[in-house]
Amino acid sequence: MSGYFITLEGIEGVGKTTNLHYIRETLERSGREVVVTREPGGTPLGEEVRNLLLTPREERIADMAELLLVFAARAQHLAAVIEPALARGAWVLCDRFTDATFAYQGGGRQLDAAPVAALEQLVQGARRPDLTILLDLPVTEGLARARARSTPDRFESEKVEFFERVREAYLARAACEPDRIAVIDAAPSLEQVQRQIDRALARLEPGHDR
Ligand code: Z5A
Repeated sequence: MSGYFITLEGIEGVGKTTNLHYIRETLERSGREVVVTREPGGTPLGEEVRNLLLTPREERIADMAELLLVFAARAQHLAAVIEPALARGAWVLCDRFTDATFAYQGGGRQLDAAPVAALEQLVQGARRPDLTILLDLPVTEGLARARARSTPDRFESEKVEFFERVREAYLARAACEPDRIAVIDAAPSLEQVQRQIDRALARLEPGHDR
């Protein structure tokens, strides 16, 4: 039986990485094989693309080039990691996936949704996450958390308005796909956030009415 594909999304600093470890432990305790991975990245080629995308540079990367780089890394990731893991019954837990492309390249960079959707179809076919956990936080709080932790990368150097558009795009997708995308209030304590995550994960239990 194929495993489940779970993705974590949100603007910077919302706690994706922190909660990814929590979800992994929760799933492993119930005896599942869990593959934890991330985008952009997850393969040697994908990690090189991640470096290209995140390292601040003098040359401006054209928005369409950025979009194609994200999907090139994703094609490799699907072929080498995600699809084989799901096929052998493992659960895949991925830090960001295509909702991030709709949010960052679509919302943030203001690219039309049509080429993003066309590439999604081309690269993924019918593959979509079974559950997406969208950690939501006001932009200023997310950026404050992220900036307290490390120096800004190429995305984190963007202005607040960029992240406002990213957040809006995420929330708009969640409103359109409430069965797949669970919006989690990431503002309270980690413990309270994780109780909400438990409820979202319960959606994947057999017999749960989505
Ligand atoms: N990108 C794109 O443009 N298009 C795409 O298609 C894809 C990606 C897939 C890299 O992502 C960049 O790639 C990303 C978009 C772009 N933009 N940026 N930047 P990334 O996921 O690797 O980078 P990130 O979003 O910057 O992740 P992050 O900074 O590591 O944030 P996080 O994982 O969400 O947060 P965290 O490290 O778990 O937590 C941040 C801090 O807050 C940390 O000190 C925690 O201890 C603290 N924290 C967490 N939860 C709480 C609570 N509840 N209370 C208090 N403090 C907390």
